[in-house]
Amino acid sequence: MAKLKILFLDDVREIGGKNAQHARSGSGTQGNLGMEYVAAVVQEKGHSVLVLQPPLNDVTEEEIMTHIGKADIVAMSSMTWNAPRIIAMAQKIRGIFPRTLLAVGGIGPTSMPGFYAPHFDAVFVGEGEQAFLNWLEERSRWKIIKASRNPGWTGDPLPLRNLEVMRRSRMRGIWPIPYDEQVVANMLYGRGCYGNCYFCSSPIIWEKKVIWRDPRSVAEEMLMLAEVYGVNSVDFIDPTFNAKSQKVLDLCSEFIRQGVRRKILWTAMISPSKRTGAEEVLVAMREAGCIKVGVGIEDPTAEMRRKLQKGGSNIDHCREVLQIASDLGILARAFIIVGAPGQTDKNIDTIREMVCAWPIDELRMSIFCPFPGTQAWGDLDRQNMIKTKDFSLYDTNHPVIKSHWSDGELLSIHRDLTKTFYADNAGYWKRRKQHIAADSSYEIAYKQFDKGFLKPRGYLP
Ligand code: B12
Ligand code: SF4
Repeated sequence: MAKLKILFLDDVREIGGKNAQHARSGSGTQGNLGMEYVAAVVQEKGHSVLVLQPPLNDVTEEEIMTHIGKADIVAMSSMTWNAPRIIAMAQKIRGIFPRTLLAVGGIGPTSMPGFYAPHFDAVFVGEGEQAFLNWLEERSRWKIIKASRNPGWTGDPLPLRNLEVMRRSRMRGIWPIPYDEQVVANMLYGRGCYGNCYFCSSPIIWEKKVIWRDPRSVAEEMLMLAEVYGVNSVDFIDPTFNAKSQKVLDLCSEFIRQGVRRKILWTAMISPSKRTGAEEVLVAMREAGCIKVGVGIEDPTAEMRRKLQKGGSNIDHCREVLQIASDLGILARAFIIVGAPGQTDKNIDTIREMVCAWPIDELRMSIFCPFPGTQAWGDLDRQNMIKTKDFSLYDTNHPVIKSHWSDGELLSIHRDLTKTFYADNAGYWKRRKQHIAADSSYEIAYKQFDKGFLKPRGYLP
């Protein structure tokens, strides 16, 4: 096959360094690992590949257009919330360079391929690596390509990393390495999730089967990242890192054996379930360099947990697991949803009590969003409960469904809960002091969090 010039282009919104501000918003900025994986397999086949992640690469729109002009194919990645902008970008490229082939993949196209199809030559549904390679052979136009799961996924070839992207990436929230010293990579140990939560987009891409990499190769990749790029912070983005406790124990042993823990601090999202051998696993994680876990609590009440299908974790176990983490000095970031169908003022009161009483160090409060393709989307669309299909609002920061709360009320609930947690919660301040007393590097971490997140939002005087 002729060798092609392929430009991988991620979202273009934050040109001009706005990402630095985004980093301090508590949400973090990181490279697009999915696109970096697809780009790696394409490069391995000998094609000429350039990956532009404009918010991080600081390129101007003019420079992007020059790169587009040189490419045979422009391959983009999209979530739901940036679908309108990615489509506008495709239309613009089509207008200027009508012969350039346009491809798109990611969770946005996977969940609503028909929405993208009129604007792209190929729309990829699901895992992109093999499907994209197959398409390169024929390069047909106007096609929706449904990839099958990649049961042989090993993590190789490694994603196409970029030093500048990793230097400009920032960890979410409190992190004991100062912003300007962070070199951040996101990593995957496994693909897939056993869960099937009502609101979540992950099962659409990964289905329920989980595939893990060899722990040795994950540790080797971590060491390479530290040695070649100076990476000191890693975000494991596996949907549930501890889905199989033995897998975590194996990985942690490798980290210790290969000396990863002395070079890299890392964080992971876990299911706070006792079934997964919480204590033994958390001890191993701590020893292997884990300093923060993310936990999707969403709503602690039994009826809402049933509704949201948070089946994997019992709420009493959640608290115990968080306590074990806290006792080990692992920070806990809790994810909470407000505005879910069926939630009432009483639920909000319960959430308020819970976040203040539990050993939680950081709060990520989302406004319920029925992403296309999820069970929530199907149900609410049928019931005519979706207020807007302006996808630019589908970022979990805007109310998009009909509710007994007005938009203003819901935004106030969101804000007041966050403010109560950080400003009026003695437990938060006590734990903060304990973390700083145990490790002085947290002092700067908390100061940066105050300056970058709490103060600008009025959560602290
Ligand atoms: C890591 C992550 C982040 C990181 C990095 C995001 C990034 N630049 O990729 C950070 C922390 C910055 C982030 C932020 C946000 N995120 Co996020 N994030 C994730 C997470 C946990 C993992 C994504 C990932 O890398 N997966 C691993 C890679 C290998 O898979 P992948 O990206 O899907 O890529 C594969 C395929 O999709 C496909 N593919 C992808 N791109 C392309 C391109 C081409 C050309 C082809 C052929 C194929 C292809 O092939 C890839 C390899 O198989 C997912 C949840 C999840 N478990 O998937 C949420 C998720 C993607 N995030 C989500 C959301 C909502 C957000 C935020 C809006 C939240 C917020 N309010 O701040 C922001 C938006 C930030 C932004 N600038 O876009 C939602 C998106 C839902 C949706 N339907 O759009 C998800 C699914 C979580 C959820 N709630 O369900 N996020
Ligand atoms: S919310 Fe977490 S556990 Fe539930 S389906 Fe999504 S990734 Fe899996």
